[in-house]
Amino acid sequence: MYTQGLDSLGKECVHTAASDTAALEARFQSKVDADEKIEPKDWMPEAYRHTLIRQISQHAHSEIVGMLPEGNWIARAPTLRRKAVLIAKVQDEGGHGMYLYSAAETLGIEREQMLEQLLAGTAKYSSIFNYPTLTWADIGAIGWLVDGAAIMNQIPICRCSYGPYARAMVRICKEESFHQRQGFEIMLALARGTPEQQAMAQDALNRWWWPSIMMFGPSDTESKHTAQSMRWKIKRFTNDELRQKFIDITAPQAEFLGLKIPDPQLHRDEGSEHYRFGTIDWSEFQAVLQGNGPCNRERLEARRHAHAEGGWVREAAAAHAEKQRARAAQAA
Ligand code: FAQ
Repeated sequence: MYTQGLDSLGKECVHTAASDTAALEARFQSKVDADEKIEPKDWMPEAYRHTLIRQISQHAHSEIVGMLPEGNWIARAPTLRRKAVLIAKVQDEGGHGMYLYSAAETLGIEREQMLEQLLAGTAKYSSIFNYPTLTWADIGAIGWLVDGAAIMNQIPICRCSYGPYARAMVRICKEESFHQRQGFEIMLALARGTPEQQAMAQDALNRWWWPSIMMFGPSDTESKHTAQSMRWKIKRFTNDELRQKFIDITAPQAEFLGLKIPDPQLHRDEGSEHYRFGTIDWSEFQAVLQGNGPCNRERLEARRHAHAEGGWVREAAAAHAEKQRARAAQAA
């Protein structure tokens, strides 16, 4: 499946005059319109390549930085079973980052370059991971809300126009859906627990609700990339459409848990079947994007420290690869 369509435009492109970019673009767009996948060796507009590198690398960084808030609770999970599940989940997120860095590499960027951008603080990652995990209920809220929002955003990416990204998302979404359920199950246990546990669950919902709905990005009127990304079928729905779908699904779940979403204006609009919600504080979102969220500095510091500590592993892996290469050359 991976090689389907490889070179289908690439070879042709070699013989096509550079001045004929418009024809190549038209051919590229008709392929996208026909829901055919674009593969790494196919001709693609530079802006398409650039948009994908931007989005996939930001997505990969989000998975890697996203390990930190939950990692904070591995040593403090309340039971052995909860600890084992949390370790597995955090490890899954690391794996998602690796698939995504690999998908981005097919576009001609090196993994080291992407990591440098993250560590230098010049690359974005999801705003949500700049909030602290203060209690065990936060681990439930992250699974339920953050993974829930991630799935809502990522299921459509399984159908995105770029083959390697679309295929990477299939497995990621299966794992995210399991993560969402484990988070909801933590919330359910707390919501059915003692008054103190119920209060802890409500407090976590109070703190994670608004940042979770900000994960979908700026409103459509402010989103600079959505229109073009929809034409290229990198995005299949707009930020506001996905946010609305998430709220429509999540509000009844909160009711089931007996928890109150911290939005006095939230109500079901009987006419449209959608939940209407209050105004999002976009100044908070912008502050987090500019590096001034509650944990931005802490998160980058943790990644820089981990990268420095892992230096010997990278050196050992490179030395091993070199040894293997030398042995193979000798045997040939
Ligand atoms: N945080 O024009 P748009 C997860 C930036 S993975 C930070 O709307 P676009 C798994 C945006 O990059 C979560 N920055 O942009 C997990 C752009 O900046 P630029 C990550 C944001 O790309 C769970 C600017 O604002 N998921 O949770 C955010 O069309 C639990 C203008 O915005 C993905 O990355 C934000 N929330 O739409 C892990 C999914 N929103 O580059 C651990 C793939 C927007 O111009 C534990 N990405 N920005 O400087 C996407 O679907 C899209 O990139 C959007 C943004 C929807 C995030």
